[in-house]
Amino acid sequence: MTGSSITFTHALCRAPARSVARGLRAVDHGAPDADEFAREHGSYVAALRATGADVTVLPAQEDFPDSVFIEDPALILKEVAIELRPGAPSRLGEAPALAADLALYGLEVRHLPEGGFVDGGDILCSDFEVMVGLSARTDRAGIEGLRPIAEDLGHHVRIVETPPEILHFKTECSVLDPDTVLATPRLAATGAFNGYRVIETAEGEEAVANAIRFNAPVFLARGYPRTAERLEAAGFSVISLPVGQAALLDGGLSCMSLRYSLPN
Ligand code: CIR
Repeated sequence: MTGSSITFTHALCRAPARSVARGLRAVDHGAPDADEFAREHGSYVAALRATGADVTVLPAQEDFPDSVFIEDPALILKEVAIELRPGAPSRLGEAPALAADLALYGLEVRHLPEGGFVDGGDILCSDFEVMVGLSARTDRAGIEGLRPIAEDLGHHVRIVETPPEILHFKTECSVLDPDTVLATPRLAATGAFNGYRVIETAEGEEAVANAIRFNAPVFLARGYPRTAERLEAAGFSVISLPVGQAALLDGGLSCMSLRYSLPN
């Protein structure tokens, strides 16, 4: 099945900095190990490349411990990159630095107007709409700043709620195909996915919801076998990847790439 929300010619990643050990986390389960993070990141990049996509890894930014989570400071719709404004003060500077790189990679760059905040982790793009979750990082002013830019590019924007205990809307959901999302039961219960087919994560496996469908495979965090079985039973091809270091910083699979398509 093809669809603009699941098929991609390109991805941009950013190498984890040594400073990743100081990245933000809601609960401290220990600092990530920079070498192990780099190994896991290497497997992630290799897995994206194995789908046939052109994957660029930008250099690490030591000044920004969370900059490996490249999804948060920008959104790419069609061939246009939108510089967002991350809601965490320590991450604000990631956006202009990334915008400069995005221009170098052939993308037109537009900018979120002043006055609001949006993290890319709160944005779920299906083939039909752009869902943006209100969260501790993304506010209404930010979404209203994003709306005209997305609409100008032909995308309908829908505001959804992120339950307060969840960092980002997409922490607990992913698009699996143009009609189907993977979501935790608590996020599905908000009604955000009414009209979509929802596959729920297995009990105790909520942390696997931040997955990515990237071309043929669905990439899942390793260690969540019952949800993987559910997806396989529904006909998806599942590849599990180690992301334990990113998880120590509340990050997951979607956070570590910006996925997009360019015409050939
Ligand atoms: C943060 O708190 O911003 C990072 N430690 C984790 C960001 C995860 N990004 C994402 O879910 N898109």
